[in-house]
Amino acid sequence: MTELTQSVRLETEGSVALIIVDNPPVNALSWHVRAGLFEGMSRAVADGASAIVLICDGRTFIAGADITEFGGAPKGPGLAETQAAMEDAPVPVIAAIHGTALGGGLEVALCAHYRVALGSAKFGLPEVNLGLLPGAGGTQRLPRLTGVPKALEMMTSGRHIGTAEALECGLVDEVVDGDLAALRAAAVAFARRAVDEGLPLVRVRDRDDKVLPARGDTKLFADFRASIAHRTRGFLAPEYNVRCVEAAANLPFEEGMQVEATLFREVMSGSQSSAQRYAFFAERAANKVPDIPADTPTVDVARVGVLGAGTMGGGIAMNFANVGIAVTIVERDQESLDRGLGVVRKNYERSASRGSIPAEAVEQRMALITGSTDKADFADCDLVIEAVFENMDLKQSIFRELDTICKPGAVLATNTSALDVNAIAAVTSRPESVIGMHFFSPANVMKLLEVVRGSASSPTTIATAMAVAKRIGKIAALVGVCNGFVGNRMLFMRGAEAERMLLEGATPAQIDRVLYDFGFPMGPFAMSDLAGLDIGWKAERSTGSTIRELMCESGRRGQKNGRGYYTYDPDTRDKTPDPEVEQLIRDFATSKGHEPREVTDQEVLERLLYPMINEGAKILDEGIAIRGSDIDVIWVNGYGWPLYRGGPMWWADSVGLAEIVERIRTYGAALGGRHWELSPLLERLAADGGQLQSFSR
Ligand code: 3H9
Repeated sequence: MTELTQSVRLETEGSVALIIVDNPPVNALSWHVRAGLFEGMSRAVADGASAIVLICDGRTFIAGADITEFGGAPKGPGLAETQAAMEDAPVPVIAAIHGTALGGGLEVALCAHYRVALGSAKFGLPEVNLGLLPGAGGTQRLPRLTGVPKALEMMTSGRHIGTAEALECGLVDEVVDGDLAALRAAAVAFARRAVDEGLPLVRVRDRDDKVLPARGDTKLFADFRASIAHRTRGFLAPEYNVRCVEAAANLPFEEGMQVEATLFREVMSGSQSSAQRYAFFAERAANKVPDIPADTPTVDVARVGVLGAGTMGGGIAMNFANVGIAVTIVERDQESLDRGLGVVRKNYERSASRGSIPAEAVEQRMALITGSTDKADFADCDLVIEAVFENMDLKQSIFRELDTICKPGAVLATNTSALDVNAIAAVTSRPESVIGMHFFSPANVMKLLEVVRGSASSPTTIATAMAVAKRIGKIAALVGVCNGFVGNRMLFMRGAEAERMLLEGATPAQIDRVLYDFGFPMGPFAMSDLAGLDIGWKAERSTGSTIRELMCESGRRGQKNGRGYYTYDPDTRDKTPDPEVEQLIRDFATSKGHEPREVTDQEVLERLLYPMINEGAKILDEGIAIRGSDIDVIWVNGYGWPLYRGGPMWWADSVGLAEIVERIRTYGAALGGRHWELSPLLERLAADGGQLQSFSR
């Protein structure tokens, strides 16, 4: 055995050389890995190896370039020399893959003559998720192996494919059952066979049989672009990936590589990729809580209770059933329970009919969900999540009851989106076991979970909520108690200013368009229409004192009755601005003494987003969010903030805090209102050249 660098060593089995990478946690291609791979190839060939196997220690094959090196000064050798050494080696080179072969890792494997993988392995080019494209020849080699349609789909979605799919599309040559030792043995056996049988040394770059069908086929690319247009709106990287695949189809390999290199440089130096790379690490940082060490004991969650089988409760229950955790769901009467469970079943059936889950999963998952009308059935649950409507008295009375029913040590969670978790915890005899778990609607789809730490929540309760979130595939951020927590508290500020601008002369359509063009999936008024204008509205208490009340009074309920801030086509649900609504707003504004004026798009944008930034800074100052990047994680994953703009804190830093402070002062002086009161932290950071994204108390 020879140590080549700190992370790469060379071993031999008879005449077969093994280059082994060991660079925890994910064997990323750090400079010393690149150096070791190159050295390993040179030595193995010089030593007269009959074949070479590239394999990794630890939990995975190479999971990509080392993202922490991006943006820094170049260090060590590039990857191209190693890739050339692999392709041009005079003896068979076999990549042995387990875990995930991603990005640069897969691009290295594509330079081997053959690929052998464990059945559990996954393959992908996820660079697009980092605002990038596979810049180490992946854009030119993958289509040559899998064909153009598959490569387009993989590269623009970043999806990881399993071995069955990889075998079918030609990405791997042999699949092995068992563990890493079995993979090693099989790869060495494959290498020996390749030598004995004189298998050809296949250089993927030389193949064009799989790309020929797409050569000159402009329609194929036009149709593909149209098919992803909606999903990728605003993002640069998907289009750049498509251009590279187009080059792979139409140009010789070397020319395609030139296209890849030019476009890679462009995306790598652009702001979108830097926002998306930031978001990657922000998500992982959010899962770490400074005063809760990673080894904090957690409650073993085998059965979860959900109170309420409405849209929220049903969606929450699905998250657990999806990962094999048993759920007891309780409703107050059989009819509501049946209705709720019916919706859950329909959701699963729809997923199965779309092919996103296997047909048999519908019954398997439904079998994990037990319905009941008796809260006493929560007695054996390890975690109970209350998902009834937002009313403090109701929630307190429920928690009093849960306190008497649930077993000692069970975690009691409330799904409140704004109420005081401490006041809810205080009615129990075990406030240390109470926590907020704020899911976002639809709860089975939305990635975000705000975990709300009460002042008495114990480390175990917090660690359990964070661990459970990870288990069900959520991105969790831990926040403190205040009205609306992080997400909704900032949203309230945006909403207040949006309403105000209506009075001054902006229209719902203008305000929504500005946010849509910024990259949000929809603006505040389209969102209100979707949620229903009458949430929390009661006819008998309505006094016509806000635009929303007036809308409800005139029978406008939003999308559900086809009339809200917009009118909706009953078949297509397409929305059209409604002159009647604009008149209603103007009349109301006049009655309040407002002269309509032109509000520019720039003003709309600043007045919607700057109060949010200001509030975000106050939230940080109060310690409600742990770090600036947690706020960004919340907004990107729960509120539709465009990923390629990092999040409100990242974006504010990119605009410049001094500029934002100046604008807040100007608007504050002209308009007044609590949300324009400048955050002292924001003021200080602006003066000191500090950043919101990296701020932490
Ligand atoms: C690329 O390859 C460009 C090339 O085309 C061109 C080159 C010229 N680098 O996610 P986890 C860290 S772009 C550095 O919690 P999991 C991560 O921060 C890259 N660090 O684990 C975390 O650190 P910590 C293309 C990385 O088991 C720890 O590893 N590749 C990298 O849930 C564990 O991560 C990708 O985009 C990295 N590449 O999931 C793959 N990856 O513990 C990105 C991870 O200190 N990675 N870390 O917080 C992933 O998708 C997941 O990490 C993976 C494991 C599926 C591998």
